Order: sequence, then structure tokens, then C-alpha cells
Amino acid sequence: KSYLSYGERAKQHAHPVARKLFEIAEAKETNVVVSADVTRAGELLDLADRLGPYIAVLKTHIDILDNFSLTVLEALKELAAKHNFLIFEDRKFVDIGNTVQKQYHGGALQISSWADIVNCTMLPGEGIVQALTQTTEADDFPYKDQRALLILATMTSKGSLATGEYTKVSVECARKYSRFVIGFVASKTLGDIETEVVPLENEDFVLFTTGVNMASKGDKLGQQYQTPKSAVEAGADFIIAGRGIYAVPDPVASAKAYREEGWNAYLGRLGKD
Ligand code: UP6
Repeated sequence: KSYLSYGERAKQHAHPVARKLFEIAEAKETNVVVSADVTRAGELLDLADRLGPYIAVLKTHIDILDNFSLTVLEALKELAAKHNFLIFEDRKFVDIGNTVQKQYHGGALQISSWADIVNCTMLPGEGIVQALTQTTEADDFPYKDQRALLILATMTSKGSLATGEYTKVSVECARKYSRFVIGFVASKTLGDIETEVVPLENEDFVLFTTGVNMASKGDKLGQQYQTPKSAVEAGADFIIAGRGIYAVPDPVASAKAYREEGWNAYLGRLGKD
């Protein structure tokens, strides 16, 4: 859990994508990531344009679009530039190194060409992170220093097996590949008693917390929610909200409300140590 401002972390961080992320948060005064889980390309672009001013990152599941085309990606990139947000494709890579390299770079979805940030699970072991890192470090990789990885260290769904040893290995792997891994997706700080992860000095992993909703405790499929405030108090640097923002009558008003609660909780955390 960090008690430094986004601005300070932007100055100190070794990774250019983390620096950019913190700079955006500081400049736009937002730690909101909207999980734009809509299934029509037009709807996705419309959301990105309307919510763009209030968010730091747009999280996508590009494979849920039922009218996907490569032109959507160009439009998304333009909106990211227009509103100054990063794009995080929530692909949760989970395969052997040789396969994830092909899924990430090239392939039907061209993920490396438009997603600033992607994530993976640690289920396959270290090789998955090694493989993705290797891809971004190849001489002919066109987006050098512009791409970063998050490790899915815990999950918000009921009965999740991403706990204990799995979470510990996530941290070990992030440390080993910190030239590509900038942080984690997890429900709370990993430096707690349960995980027994002891934070090291001079490391500054970014914590993204999903399962954030101001109005609901969960859904009928095992999703479990916390509020923006509790997420930030538990260590989140960025709060990820999906249905709480896009599936309400006024998504813009909702994004603003999440932004305000998330930002105030962040201000409350500053200088507490
Ligand atoms: N997500 C979770 N829990 C995790 C990891 N990822 O909910 O442990 C993702 C989901 C969805 C978003 O895939 O895109 O975060 C949550 O959406 P919601 O706010 O509408 O529940």
C-alpha cells in the first residue's frame, strides 16, 4: 500500500507505462478504470468518448464484441489520445509461453498493437510472464517501453482458488520481471498477514482492484463487490468498475460519483505514514 501521491510515484517509477498511468491520474484527478463490458462496438466507443474525461484507464474485453472489426481498435486508440487514458485489455492470458506469445502479439485481435496494459494469471507458472516479457523485448517489437503487464493475483469471484501460494508466486514473478510487470489485479494490498508478502523497499507495484460497486454487494454469478472507498483504503491505486458505471441510466454521472469517492479515499490515504 502506497502513501505517496500519484505525482511523486510518477516521478520515481522505473517503468514508463506506470509513470504515464500516474501522470494521468494526477492530471485528471481520477483513479477510476471503467470496465466497458458492452457487446456492441458502437456502444463501446460511445462509452469511451463520454466517460473518457473522468477515467484513467479503459478496460476492455475485446473478444466479447459481437461486431468486432479492426477499425474499432483504431477508433479506440484515437479516443485514448483524445481523452488521455490508457487501454487495458483484460485478456487474462493463461497458457503456455509459446501460445500466449501468439495470442498477445499478432493474431486475430492484434492485442499488442493497441492495449497499453494486459494481464495474465499465474496458473501456468513463471513461463507465461517470461514469454510475454520476451515478446516485448524482441528487437523487432514495435511498441518497446509502451506496454506493461499486470498479474492477476487474487480474484473477486466466490470460491476463487487464486489465494495463498498462488498469490505469493504472483509477487515473486512480478519482482523477477519488473521490467514488464507493473503491478497486480487484486482485491486488496498483497502486503498483508494472509499472503505474508513483505513489501520491499524501492518497489512500487500498482494495485488495480476489480469488483467495485457503490450500489451492490454482488451478482447472481458469484461476483463480490466492495465500494470505491473500501477498495482504496485496502490498498487499491486504481478502482475498476463495470456494471456500476455502464449499466445505469446515467453512466457519466456514475463515473463522476466513482471518481469523487475514489479520489477522496486516495486523498485520505496520502500522508498517513
Ligand atoms: N474481473 C472481476 N474479478 C476478477 C478479475 N476480473 O470482476 O477477479 C473483471 C470482470 C469484469 C470486471 O471480467 O470485466 O472485472 C468486473 O465487472 P463488474 O464491475 O460489472 O462486476
